Amino acid sequence: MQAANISADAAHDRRGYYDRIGRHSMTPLWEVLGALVPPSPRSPVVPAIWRYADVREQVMEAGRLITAEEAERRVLILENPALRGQSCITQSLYAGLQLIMPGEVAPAHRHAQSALRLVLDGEGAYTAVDGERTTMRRGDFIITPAWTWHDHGNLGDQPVVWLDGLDIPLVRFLDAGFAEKTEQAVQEPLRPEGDALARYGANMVPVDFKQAPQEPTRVFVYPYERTRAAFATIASGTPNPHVGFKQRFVNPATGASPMPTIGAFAQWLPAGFDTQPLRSTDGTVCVCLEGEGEATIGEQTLRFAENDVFVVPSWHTLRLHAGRDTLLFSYSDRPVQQALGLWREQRL
Ligand code: GTQ
Repeated sequence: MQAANISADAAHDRRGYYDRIGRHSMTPLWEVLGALVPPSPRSPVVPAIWRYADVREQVMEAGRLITAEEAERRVLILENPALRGQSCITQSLYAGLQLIMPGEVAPAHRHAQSALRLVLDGEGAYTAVDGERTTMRRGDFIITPAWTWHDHGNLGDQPVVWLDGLDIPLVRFLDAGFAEKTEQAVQEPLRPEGDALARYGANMVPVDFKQAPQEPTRVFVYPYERTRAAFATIASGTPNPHVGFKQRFVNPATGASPMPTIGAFAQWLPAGFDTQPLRSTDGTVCVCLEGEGEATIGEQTLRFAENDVFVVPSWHTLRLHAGRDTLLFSYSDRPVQQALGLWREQRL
């Protein structure tokens, strides 16, 4: 931010000075202060949409080019158009479309990064988390918390596609990433399917169970069936003007976010509903699970339909219009911002 009216001599002196201090890896704050400490967030992230109808064929094509085994994870990364090459959809979050073909296995591994899956297309796949499998059904929200072993397999006869959401950019930023693999590609089931949900997700926990607030939930699947059923009842009430009917997924034992770094939400908008403008500091990835509509993000309007993924950058005003009864899933880094006292929201 060069002062507008300094003399040519003064400007010359300053440039020489900047060169000299530059040799000691120093630079003047006053040239960059406005950008470093902006009056409000100026995200480099841009609004964007991936329409499933447009990209499905290309996802399927990956199934003919590489096996899940060779790829380890056969995923097309959804890169924010303003951040190409950085493997991120917002500054802190990653998104990708993962494909698993009939009979394939994505071998077990674990890592410091937390992951969520949102099942979009096809039937017959499972994800195993620390020795328990869950059958992936469309709309199911499944988590693999940091450092849990996870593998995916497809026992059915259809290709299965889901959205992966991870905190990869956040962990990269913190230089805190670890990962490991095992000899054993497929985890031996240690407990029957549904065990964690029955023990921890049926309004009860084991009598001696205690959990530190920041630990991830033991419930690792939030079945779509239950989410749908909840909205079938909730939606008979009065919608909130800014969000319609919006629920936050929780660790049922603590009320905290299912995982410490990624918050997840489900939102029901009745046909014809228009939300009032809202903005928040958590850049958000949204997925349309049912219905269709329009998202106006700042000045830009994006039409969305089932299985489309769109991104709302930090502090961009969002208005939603539902063309039909619409269910949106979304995820963001809100729990991180809240833990650090940074999160802000404005309902306009
Ligand atoms: O399924 O474990 O999209 O480790 C990126 C990294 C998926 C996974 C991704 C991963 C995974």
